[in-house]
Amino acid sequence: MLATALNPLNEVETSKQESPRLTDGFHLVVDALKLNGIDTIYGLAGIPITDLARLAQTEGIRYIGFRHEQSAGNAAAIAGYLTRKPGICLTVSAPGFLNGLVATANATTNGFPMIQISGSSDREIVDLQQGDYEELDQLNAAKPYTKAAFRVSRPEDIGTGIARAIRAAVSGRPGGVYLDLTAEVLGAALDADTGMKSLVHVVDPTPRQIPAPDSIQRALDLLASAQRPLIILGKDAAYAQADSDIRSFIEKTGIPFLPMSMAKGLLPDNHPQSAAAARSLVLAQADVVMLIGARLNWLLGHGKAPQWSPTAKFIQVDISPTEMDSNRPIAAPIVGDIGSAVSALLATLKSGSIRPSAVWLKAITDRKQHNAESMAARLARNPDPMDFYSALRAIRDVLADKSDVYVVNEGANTLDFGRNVIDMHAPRKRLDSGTWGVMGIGMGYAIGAAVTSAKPVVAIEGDSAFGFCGMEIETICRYELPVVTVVFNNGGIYRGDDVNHSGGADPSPTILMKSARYDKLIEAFGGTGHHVTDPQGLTQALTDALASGRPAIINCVIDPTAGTESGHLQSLNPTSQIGSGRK
Ligand code: ADP
Ligand code: TZD
Ligand code: MG
Repeated sequence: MLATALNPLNEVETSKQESPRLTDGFHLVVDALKLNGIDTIYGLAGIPITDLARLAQTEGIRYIGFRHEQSAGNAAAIAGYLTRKPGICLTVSAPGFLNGLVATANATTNGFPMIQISGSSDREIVDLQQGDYEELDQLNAAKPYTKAAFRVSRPEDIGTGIARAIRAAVSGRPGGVYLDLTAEVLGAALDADTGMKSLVHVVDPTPRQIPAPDSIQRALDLLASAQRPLIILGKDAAYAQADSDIRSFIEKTGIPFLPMSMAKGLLPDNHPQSAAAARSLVLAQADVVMLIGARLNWLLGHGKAPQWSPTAKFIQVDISPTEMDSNRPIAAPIVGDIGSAVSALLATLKSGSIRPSAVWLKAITDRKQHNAESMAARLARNPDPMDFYSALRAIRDVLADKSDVYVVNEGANTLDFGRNVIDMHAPRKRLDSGTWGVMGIGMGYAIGAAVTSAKPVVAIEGDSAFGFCGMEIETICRYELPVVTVVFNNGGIYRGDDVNHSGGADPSPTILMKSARYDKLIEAFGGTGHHVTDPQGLTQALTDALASGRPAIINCVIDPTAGTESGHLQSLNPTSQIGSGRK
């Protein structure tokens, strides 16, 4: 039931207003969110949004309160990705707003639909820079980092503001949207009928965008001409929730596919057509490449040599027309939503018209087998202390028959090895640092996944990565979420053995405390801590933690010398040519 506008006589209203025929900004925001099916807010309370959070909860919206706005924003963003509804992050003015804005910017970069709603201070004082409490020109600060930014300055515009924010977040390429609500608007009273009439129910917020039939035919013709075709599935192939059509197109054409990290599991990683274990071979040798919901950004070497063949031709399925030709010319653009595009491809496909060459398929199979053998050998070792492989092997084996478990993953080596070792068997279950390679998403994503699904989450975190968001374990315990956090404790950023070349007593810039007992942290909040030093211990701890369905942290001791600087991104890490003291 809507808070007041549709029920002006409700209890909250009558106790606070002199006239039962009045509503106010707080109520209208809650009414507008509920009218549009928003059922959860991730936030951090304070002036001027405390009463908004409280009222939302009173009115049946689930409110999840965080310890830092960045994690609230990350939770909202991933909730948006998982549900295709905008995730809502609620922040206070100025510093709280800025803390949350990093997550909103990350959502924009990754294409996750979210709305950061922030209270803001008095316009008159902010604009004259007269020094208000938490003074900041938030609307203009948000603009460069968001897909869209709006401010509501009159209570009767709240409905429109929320409608525009919802449309901006989920239509086309999704993204982070900012909605500024001044303290004045929140507190302003309005006639309840006028308020009710001002609300907007957003009809068809994510309209299908059906691609032109000739673009479908052009792409199929190009695929038919290919000897060595390849399909790359990006995270938005998973977001589109067109799982069975995508699978059917891949299986009917027999084209090998490569999942980007968050698309892992859209088709199971052990699918015979997966070329993941032959990645460098297929990138270098494919002659026609079809991108579905993936960008040719740094994660794909911009589509250029030496990773790619200079003569390869590209097909790109993307909702954003301006993505085409961004890094390499796109011979066959398909502009539309993935669901509509793949169903049109299937409907137009003539049986037997696309045939990857037998030589190509054999080359991939051979390379996969060769790489799988060397991976198996690396995974079989049992060094003491554990390295990334032996620890991840234990996690992989525990998760092998648990396809409902979400895997959150961040760090450098912890991320890069984790992506390669942990197979995914179901779509949208792997959530990681994404397009920005950002640290600190772990606990927010874990909370967002657990809240939206009520399913277990295993967060595999570098010890540095965990530090960015670690206080949210209190949030996890407070809401009793089934999140198990495994901290890969190698005593540092990348490695735990770097030295201070000045000879001084301070640790090197990349060093963290090797003896840290991250497991003890969660005990302060009633969760369960495990300290493990070998794969058997890790297997047991993870099995027990998942069986309990309760919050846990596993402090997983990893050899400080096992990682490499920058993980797999060494080529992006500039180093001093004349010596910086690095080994
Ligand atoms: P990855 O990091 O997995 O490679 P990216 O985030 O780089 O994925 O790319 C995802 C692409 O998918 C973006 O270019 C975005 O415009 C596009 N996209 C988002 N939603 C849809 C959709 N529903 N249909 C088609 N394309 C989409
Ligand atoms: N700050 C933010 C917000 N994002 C970043 N990516 C970084 C800093 C730089 N950075 C990386 O790119 S990875 C990383 C940092 C600090 C942490 C790596 O250490 P880790 O993982 O302990 O998390 P490994 O397993 O030790 O490599
Ligand atoms: Mg580390």
